[in-house]
Amino acid sequence: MKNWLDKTILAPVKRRSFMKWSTAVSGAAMASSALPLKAIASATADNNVIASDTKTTWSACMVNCGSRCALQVHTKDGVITSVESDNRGDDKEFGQHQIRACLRGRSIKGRVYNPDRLKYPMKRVGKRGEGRFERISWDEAMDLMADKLKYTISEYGNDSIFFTYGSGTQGYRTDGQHAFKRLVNMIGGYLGYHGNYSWGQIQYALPFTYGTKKPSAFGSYTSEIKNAKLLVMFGYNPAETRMSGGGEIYEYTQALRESGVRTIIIDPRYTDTMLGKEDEWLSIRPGTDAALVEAMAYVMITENLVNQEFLDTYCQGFDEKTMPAGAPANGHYKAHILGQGADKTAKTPEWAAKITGIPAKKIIQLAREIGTTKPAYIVQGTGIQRQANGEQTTRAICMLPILTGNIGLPGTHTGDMPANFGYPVPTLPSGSNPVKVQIPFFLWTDAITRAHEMTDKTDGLKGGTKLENPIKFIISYAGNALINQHSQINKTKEIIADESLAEFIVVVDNHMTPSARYADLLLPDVTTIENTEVSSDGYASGSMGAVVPLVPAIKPLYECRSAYEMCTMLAQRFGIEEKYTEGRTHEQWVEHLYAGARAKDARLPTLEQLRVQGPFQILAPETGRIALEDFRKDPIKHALGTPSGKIEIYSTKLADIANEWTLREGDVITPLPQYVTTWESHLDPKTREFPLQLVGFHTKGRVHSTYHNVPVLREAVMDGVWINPIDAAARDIKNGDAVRIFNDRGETRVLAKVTPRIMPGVMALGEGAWYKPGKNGVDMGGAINSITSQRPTPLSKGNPQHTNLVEIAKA
Ligand SMILES: Nc1nc2c(c(=O)[nH]1)N[C@H]1C(S)=C(S)[C@@H](COP(=O)(O)OP(=O)(O)OC[C@H]3O[C@@H](n4cnc5c(=O)[nH]c(N)nc54)[C@H](O)[C@@H]3O)O[C@H]1N2
Ligand SMILES: Nc1nc2c(c(=O)[nH]1)N[C@H]1C(S)=C(S)[C@@H](COP(=O)(O)OP(=O)(O)OC[C@H]3O[C@@H](n4cnc5c(=O)[nH]c(N)nc54)[C@H](O)[C@@H]3O)O[C@H]1N2
Ligand code: SF4
Ligand SMILES: [Mo]
Repeated sequence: MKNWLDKTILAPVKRRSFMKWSTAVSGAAMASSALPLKAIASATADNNVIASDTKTTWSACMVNCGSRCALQVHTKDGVITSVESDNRGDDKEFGQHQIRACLRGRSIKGRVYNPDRLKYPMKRVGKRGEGRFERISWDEAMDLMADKLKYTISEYGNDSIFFTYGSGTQGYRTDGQHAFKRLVNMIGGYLGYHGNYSWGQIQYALPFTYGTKKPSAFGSYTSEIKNAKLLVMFGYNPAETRMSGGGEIYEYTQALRESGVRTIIIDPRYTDTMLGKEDEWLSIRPGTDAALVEAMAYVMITENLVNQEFLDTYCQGFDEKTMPAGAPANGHYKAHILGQGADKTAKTPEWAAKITGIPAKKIIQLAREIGTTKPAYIVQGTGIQRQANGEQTTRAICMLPILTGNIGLPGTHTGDMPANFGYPVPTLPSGSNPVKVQIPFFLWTDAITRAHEMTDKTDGLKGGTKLENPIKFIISYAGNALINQHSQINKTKEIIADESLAEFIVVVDNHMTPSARYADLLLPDVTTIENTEVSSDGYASGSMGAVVPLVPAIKPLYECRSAYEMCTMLAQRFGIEEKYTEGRTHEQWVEHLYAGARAKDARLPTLEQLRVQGPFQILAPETGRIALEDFRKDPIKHALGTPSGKIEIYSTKLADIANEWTLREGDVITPLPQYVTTWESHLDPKTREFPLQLVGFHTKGRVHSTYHNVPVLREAVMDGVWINPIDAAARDIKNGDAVRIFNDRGETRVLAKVTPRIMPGVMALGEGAWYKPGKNGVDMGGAINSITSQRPTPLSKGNPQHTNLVEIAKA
């Protein structure tokens, strides 16, 4: 017994001795580390009673990587022995191909049996953030939470309750966020947010260009690439960010194989998506893509390569002819590009070369190629918009397909991120939120400290013009944004450590994360491997959707409970248990909702069949795969949701916003998509002190901060800051050296990865490493948010987390 326990459960622990681990997570885990063996033994002994020798169950990796890979969990006597990917069929037929998991999903056992695992409800005992907790019972925990909620509602109001962003269990349909929001809606609601850390700037900005009508993602599927003659990708990196065998990278590589399309990738980093498969890599200075686009527009206009008929018929504001009434003279795009606009600057290739770092000759060549090759599929990732001028860049990139008329036809796209088909799996109804006002997702720390100043016209509130109350009660469910994933950790820490501001913080997680340390109440959730669900395919599954079953492979470890169970216990304390549950257990909700789905779609197997067969796959309909196809065919009948019904190169709504809003000094909003020099760009005077630009990226070593604490992944993917040999030599930094990266907001320690795969003057660091406070606010964990800024972008008030000036030195 002890032998296999050692192997199966304690293996991960060996890498970090118990002693080290308990000092690392301090008193919180100390309380539990005193009895880990006993606890594990009792949890597993319990499992032994119900388990019958060996079995295999379907589950899924539910983190936020955009995919939802199927997993097969093998257990023996109620303990996971190994985890396999989807390996059904011969994997030949598209649409029935395996939804293969990446290195992370396959190592999920390391997250289930992890020494950081939260075992019992715990209550804070030391100062907030110190990480000292004591074990309490579920009854005590639920009484405490219900009392604090009641107090908050009566003292301040429901609009002072806030859920931080949390995407750790994206795939849940009947549990997780849905369970919590259903409950809080029933007791009067909470302060919501609009947008998200992923593509807040795209989502906010592109409707000004393309309108808000469906399809709301103005994209073509990547499968359309097979019909294109040219593929141009701005910071789109599916090989690292869409790694699932059932997602974008699979579809993308299939399309490349079928067409051999010429591929140009624009990114400061030489990414894994390239690795010899690209025809051309253009390394660009971060935040300057809009300047590149403008110079290409200059070449296209002066060399007659624009599609004038398309611009006249489908667009507003390319030239004088299609400008709206009341717009300023020479306010159109052509004038702006040719130097006849307000800034009197011609956007020549020489002008852009200085800004972007791409030679003028190359810009001319690229413009001619894009101007003459049809169809061209032009696409962006979301890293380009996680920049201080993100809204401008995302709209600017769309100008390339617009200028060349590469829209609405086979082999084209709109310049947005690609579209994906999602099979609509039903969700637990969460009701509607009685609190209507919403803050931008990125400004929650501001809503704690300066709520009374925030309005629709200064801070992007929606659904109301001002905030009545500051945030007083925070629920962080499956999120690490309370510390790790939000910008400027040193500032966030100071705000949330102050108990007079946010008075109560609840964290619901599987692990003792950097955010969990700031909880007043810690609630241990089951992992997805311990839970039941019928999930969907995720939001990056290409043109194939799926219905994915999760069957509990093991019984909940320790005292972990699901969010639905927690909310049922809370509902009892508000006297609304019957209303909340409608008489159903969690499993009964899964069955009930699935039965409803089957009644509507006869293709679905029975729940029993689904749970045995694994994911049920469905291809997107043949029509609707090309963005704006109907608009291209008939721009009157299928007018867009913009004020003019056309593609608005010149946006009248943005012209109004630019007039009406109060902006911070240096912020600019313009009706045309144009390059704007921002704070902490390569031209900022701050470069004298902090000369290097630092961008983050989403690393294959984890999904944000999830999976960071799985040792095998830390070995597989080195967490180093990418630095060009020229910049490294100037600082006597060698590959593998320990370095400190710093600016006026903080400092983080990490290893150096010296590589020509990053352009000179720029560094890149994978986001999501766990913040590990050392002395004087220095982070020893390589967490990029020690460096990033809370200053929001001008329009969406979103996260410019890739805009950072820094210096680096040997540690
Ligand atoms: N392995 C893994 N996959 C993930 C995630 C993860 O954490 N890990 N997270 C998932 C989530 S939630 C999201 S939102 C997506 C994010 O997916 P993306 O936003 O596409 O990912 P990023 O890595 O931030 O940025 C993509 C690329 O943009 C480049 N870039 C940065 N700034 C600029 C710029 O100014 N111009 C240009 N041209 N390129 C620039 C970066 O070098 C990077 O290679 O990934 C998803 N997939
Ligand atoms: N500097 C910088 N910061 C960034 C980004 C960047 O590019 N650069 N990217 C941003 C983006 S695009 C995103 S989407 C956000 C992501 O930010 P988050 O949504 O905070 O994502 P994670 O860091 O993965 O945190 C998920 C949490 O859920 C927990 N979890 C996992 N499974 C379960 C479960 O079953 N139950 C419960 N209760 N908890 C669970 C994990 O332990 C983890 O603590 O980060 C943003 N932050
Ligand atoms: S991290 Fe994403 S690609 Fe990897 S197994 Fe999980 S869902 Fe699949
Ligand atoms: Mo994201």
